[in-house]
Amino acid sequence: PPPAEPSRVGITLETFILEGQLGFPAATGTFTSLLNQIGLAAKLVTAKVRRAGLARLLGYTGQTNVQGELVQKLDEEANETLLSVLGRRRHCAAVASEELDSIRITSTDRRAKYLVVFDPLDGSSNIDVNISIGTIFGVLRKHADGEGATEADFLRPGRELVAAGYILYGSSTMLVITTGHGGVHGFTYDPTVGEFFLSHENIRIPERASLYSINEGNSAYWGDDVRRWNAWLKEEDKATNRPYGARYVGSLVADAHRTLMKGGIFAYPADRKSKQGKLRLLYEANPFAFVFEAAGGKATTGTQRILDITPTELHQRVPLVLGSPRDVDIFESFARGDR
Ligand code: P6P
Repeated sequence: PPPAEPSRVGITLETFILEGQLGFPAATGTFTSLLNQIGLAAKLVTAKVRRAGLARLLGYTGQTNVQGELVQKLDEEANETLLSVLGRRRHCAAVASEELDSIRITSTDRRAKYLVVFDPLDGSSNIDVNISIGTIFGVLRKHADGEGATEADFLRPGRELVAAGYILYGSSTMLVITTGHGGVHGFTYDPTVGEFFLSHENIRIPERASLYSINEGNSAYWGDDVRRWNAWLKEEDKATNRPYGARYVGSLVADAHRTLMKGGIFAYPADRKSKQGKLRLLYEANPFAFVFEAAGGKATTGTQRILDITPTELHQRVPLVLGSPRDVDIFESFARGDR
C-alpha cells in the first residue's frame, strides 16, 4: 500500500514556516526568522496575559523595576516584549506600534529589510472582565536603501504587506497568519509544551452568513445608509436568510476572528462621533483586511477597498467593514445609495 500521508497533527508553527508552507513570496532565511520571532513574541505575551488576571486579582505587582514602580500596564508590557524580540535579530529595521507616538528603529544593519506594524494588545481594557483580547501585526518590506527607516517607509497601502495576522487570547491562544499567498492558517498554543500547533489549515470565510457585528450603541450617530442597512438586516425574510443574528464583543480581534470563522459581517463605520471611524488603518484595519482577502473575504471602508488606501499618517483612523464577500457587497450597496 502507498505510504500513509504524513500526519498533519503536531506540525508546529516553526516547522510550518521553515518548510515554506506559508507560501512565501520569496522564501528567504531572514523572512522565516522574522516570522518565527513573531511566534516567540506571541508565546511571551500570552504568558503575561494569562498571568495578568491573577496578578491583578492577587494585587502583587509581578515585575517591578528598580525604582519599585508598579508593574507597567499590560499593553505597555506587551509592547516592550514585541520591541525587544523584534529588536533582537537584525531583520526588522523599524516598527510602528499603537503604543508609540512615532516609529522605533530596531536595527541599523543595512541588511534589515523588514518593517513591522502592530497593536500589541488590542482591547486590553477587557482583561479585567476576562474577555478575549488580541495582538495584531503586519510585515512590510523596506524599500528605501540605507540604515534604519523613516515614517514614510510605513505609509504604504496595505496591499504591499508581505505577511499579516493576529494572536487571539481567548479560551485558548490562537495565532492566525498569512503571507497573502498559500492561504490563511491558524495555530493553537499548547502551554504544556510551549508550542503553537497547526489547528486550522487554510481557513476560508463562508460566502455569506446571517451574523452581523456592530456597536448598536452608536446608532444615533450613524449615517442614513448605515441605519438603513442595519434595519434591512433585522427584517424577517426567509428568502434572504433574515433576520441576522447580532454578535458584538467589543474586542476587535475576537469580533473579527469569529466573523472570519463563521462568516457574516463586522462593521465599525464612520459616524458623527468618530468622523474617520475609530479603528486604526496601519495596524488594525490593514492586517485584518489582508487576512480576510487571503481567506476569500472582503474589507472596505464602505466605498473603498481598505488595502488600496495610501496612509497619510501613522495612527490615522479608518471606517472598517470586514466579512463574507456577499455580506460586504450588501453593505456597500447601501453605502453607494443603491438600496
Ligand atoms: P466600541 C477596543 O477598545 C477597540 O479598540 C477594538 O478592540 C474594538 O473593536 C473597539 O475598540 C470597540 O469600540 O466603541 O464599540 O467600544
